[in-house]
Amino acid sequence: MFCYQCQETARGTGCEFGGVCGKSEELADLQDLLIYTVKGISDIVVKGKMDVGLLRDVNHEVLKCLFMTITNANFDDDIIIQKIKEMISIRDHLREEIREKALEEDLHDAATFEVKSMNDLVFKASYAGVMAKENEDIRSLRQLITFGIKGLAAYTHHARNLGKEKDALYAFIYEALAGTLNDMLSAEELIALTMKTGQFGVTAMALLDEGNTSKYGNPEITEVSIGVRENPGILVSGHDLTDLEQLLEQTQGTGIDVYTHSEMLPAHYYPAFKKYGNFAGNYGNAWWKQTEEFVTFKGPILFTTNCIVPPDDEEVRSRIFTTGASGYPGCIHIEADDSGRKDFSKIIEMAKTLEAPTEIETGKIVGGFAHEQVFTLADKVVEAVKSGAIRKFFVMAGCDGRMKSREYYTQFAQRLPRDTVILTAGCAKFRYNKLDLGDIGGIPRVLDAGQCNDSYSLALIALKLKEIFELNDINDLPIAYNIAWYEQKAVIVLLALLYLGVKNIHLGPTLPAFLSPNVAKILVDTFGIAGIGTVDEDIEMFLGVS
Ligand code: SF4
Ligand code: SF3
Repeated sequence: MFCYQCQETARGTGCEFGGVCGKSEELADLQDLLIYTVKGISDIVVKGKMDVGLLRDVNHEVLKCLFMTITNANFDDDIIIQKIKEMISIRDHLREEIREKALEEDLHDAATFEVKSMNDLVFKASYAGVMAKENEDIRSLRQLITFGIKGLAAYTHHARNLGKEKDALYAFIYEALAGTLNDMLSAEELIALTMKTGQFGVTAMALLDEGNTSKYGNPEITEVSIGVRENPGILVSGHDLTDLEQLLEQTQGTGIDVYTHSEMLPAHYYPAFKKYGNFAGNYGNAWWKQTEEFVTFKGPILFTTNCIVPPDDEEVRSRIFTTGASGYPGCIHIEADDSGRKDFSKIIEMAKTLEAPTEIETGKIVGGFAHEQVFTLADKVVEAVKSGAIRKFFVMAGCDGRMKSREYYTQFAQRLPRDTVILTAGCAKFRYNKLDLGDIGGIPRVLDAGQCNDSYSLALIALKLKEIFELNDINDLPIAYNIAWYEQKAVIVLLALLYLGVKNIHLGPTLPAFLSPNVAKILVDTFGIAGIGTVDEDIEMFLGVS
């Protein structure tokens, strides 16, 4: 195995003997083979000039496979093996369909390799990985695109669950993945493909935003309880709001409360979920705290997406359920029926037999500052900027993680001067959303737009301010970007921001290991990307500029 797709990769260079995340060598190889097969399908679709509008089921499977390989999404070898077999079968059917248009020898090995036995599969898996390409810059760009596409696929998958799809997104996923197999593409062409990935990242986030807001309303300022009630509860984690909606529907009248964990917190901001009296609040913090927080929660836990921390504790494991792209061996996985309905009765029945959660915190957090809500406050915000009451905004979106170095973000938030406002999205917020940072003339100093995909909202807010202040360049706004990343959704968010023209983004706590020195240099020279330093130096630097 060799995996360096996330920020916590071993020694900051790559996991080779099992992942820091808990991924085994076998699972890493299998996930690589799954991606390789999906790339083979992409090669066929592109070379066969297939109409993606006619590939509905294939498109959906491709999204799911990409999503399954995101960090901490799926740890189940059996599910991945099953998916590889399904995708090879799909691939071979597609190859038959295009026989007239592309010769077998024009296709890449990924589109044609055969596995006749389990041994073949395992052997092939060990050679399908990242290091297959020798030139480190080409490898770096190919991986940057692949990881961006994984994040893009995750958002597209959520949008699709909400009934929103765009053929152009599928067509681009195939184009990009096929591009990562193409030895004829130069570094310059791969850089152009990387930027195009960012462009489609914006499309995917916009589509998901449209899906979420058209179905559940526009997020609004909301106080979310972080304490507990007396009923037994179910904890929902991940990003998929359609799963949450179904669970809320099915728990009505059962005496079971529903709590959010980590990236599900922003669900509370949507008007549609406020009608459920048993939607009790948020329990705990960012994903990596689950090891301790699931113990005290006492009830069943539903993962709708990443981020799963392998549960060592057998008792906790027995309470974990997965759905969608997530999976963990030994945990019950709930599939949707053909109409998309999921039967959560097993979780509800289990909850009835268990104790109510133990309180670990009390009080409230405030969020719901997505684009429409902030636009209604625009006059107030603009006035505060003009009067100097707000000196600068800090976009601190992204992910949280276990590394001690992430304490930087708490300290950064604490030490920012009181005339600054933090714009956040993603689970990075848990580093500072419970601090009492006060407000500026009624505007809270931490404005939470929502999940990591709601970074799109932050971009819309920036574009709106640019329009109001009649500026030509988004970089002339008093906004600094100090973003924390962990997994591949953050990669697509970053590429989307670069596509939108945002410069001088600081990325931490470390720069991605998959950026070769030359590729990192391009990002530095072209976009002013930088890492982080010490809290005090960085605050001084950010406030000194613009
Ligand atoms: Fe290592 Fe991250 Fe890959 Fe897991 S996802 S194996 S921690 S680089
Ligand atoms: Fe967090 Fe996994 Fe990335 Fe969606 S839940 S931001 S890390």
